[in-house]
Amino acid sequence: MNDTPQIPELDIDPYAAENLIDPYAMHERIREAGPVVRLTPYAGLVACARHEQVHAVLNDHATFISSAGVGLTNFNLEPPFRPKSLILEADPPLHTQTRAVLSRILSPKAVTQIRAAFTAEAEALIDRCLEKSTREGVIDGIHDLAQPYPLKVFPDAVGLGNDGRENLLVYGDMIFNSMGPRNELLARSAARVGPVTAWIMEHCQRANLRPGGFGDQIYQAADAGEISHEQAPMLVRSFLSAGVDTTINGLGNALFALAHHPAEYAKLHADLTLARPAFEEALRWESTAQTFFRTAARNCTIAGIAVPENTKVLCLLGAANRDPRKWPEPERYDIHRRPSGHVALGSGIHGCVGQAVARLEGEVVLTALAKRVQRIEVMGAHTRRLNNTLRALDTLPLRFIPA
Ligand code: OVV
Repeated sequence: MNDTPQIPELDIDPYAAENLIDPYAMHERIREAGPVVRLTPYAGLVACARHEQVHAVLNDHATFISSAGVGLTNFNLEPPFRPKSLILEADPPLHTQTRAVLSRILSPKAVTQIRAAFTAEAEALIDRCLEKSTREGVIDGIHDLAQPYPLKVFPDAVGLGNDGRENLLVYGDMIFNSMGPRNELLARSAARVGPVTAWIMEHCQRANLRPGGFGDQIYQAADAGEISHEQAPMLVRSFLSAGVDTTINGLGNALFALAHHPAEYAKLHADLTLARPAFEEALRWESTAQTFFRTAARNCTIAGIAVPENTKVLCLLGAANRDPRKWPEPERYDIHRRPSGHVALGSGIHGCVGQAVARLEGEVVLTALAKRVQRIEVMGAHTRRLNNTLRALDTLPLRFIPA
């Protein structure tokens, strides 16, 4: 008698270049094999690709913990490559305290105070893109738009100076590569880690942060005794880790979606109130953060299948966001879909704390775009920047036809 369901095993490496370039065939294989599977190249982990299980794992933070790391590396067995994040790689009660501070600084109310500046910058940048597109016949959707926008508005809001901001790109690439295996991508990132980390940590210091900005507000919370003064620079580090590369690729992917779906773009152009839903649907359709891990804190089950203590659980967010069990016609980019329940920003207590700012950026950029640009033409093949966690474009040649 054996009433324990067997766990399927697949010979799939989610970090192989072909799967990073086009993950969707792999997602389908994993989803259809079962609610939880093993992957031959990575003994000791299980993977979930269906929406139901990904959502369940993310919403049971007591069983599926973050303090052993949210990448492939199990911090119970191997040391982290940098001191652990006090919010991302923490469980309650530490997580509860630090999250309260960041959550207030990035709240919807705080977002109303940055909206005007974020809107003005979006409009100015779209004007520059239109001008360049008209003059040169082609622009790069990534280097001319998706990258410069967050790199300007977010560090401005945090209160960083203007010099050296390109370090944020290198750092983001490294952090998100570090959540995967020790492959070639990580090795190339890690080669640059020393000077970039020093720059980042220096810019987490209060003296280098404009009074009143998001960074300084963390120190104000330390002054008020909500967190310690030792924790403050580490929480600024979270802003500098998670605040730029994520939104760059969220915007880049949204631009890609709209450029490749002219009928959807026409609807947006005709009705600017669709900017926010169009960005949200892009998050579902092409999830910026493709994967996060949890670690089983005890022997437990997922969908009735035994998962031993200390097992790494790979949550394929991008696969859950195209699970046909959850979404009708999941492959369709449909700006009239209201994709509530997507897990591109996570779910549960660790759900993206910066999501109000991320959505603001998406909304104001797509609004400014749709207001001024009648049509987007794809001017050639895009290229990808491969990363172990992020779905990232390197180039996206476009032409903007003015309204
Ligand atoms: C969501 C996220 C990604 C990367 C880094 C961090 C958070 C952090 O807290 O450092």
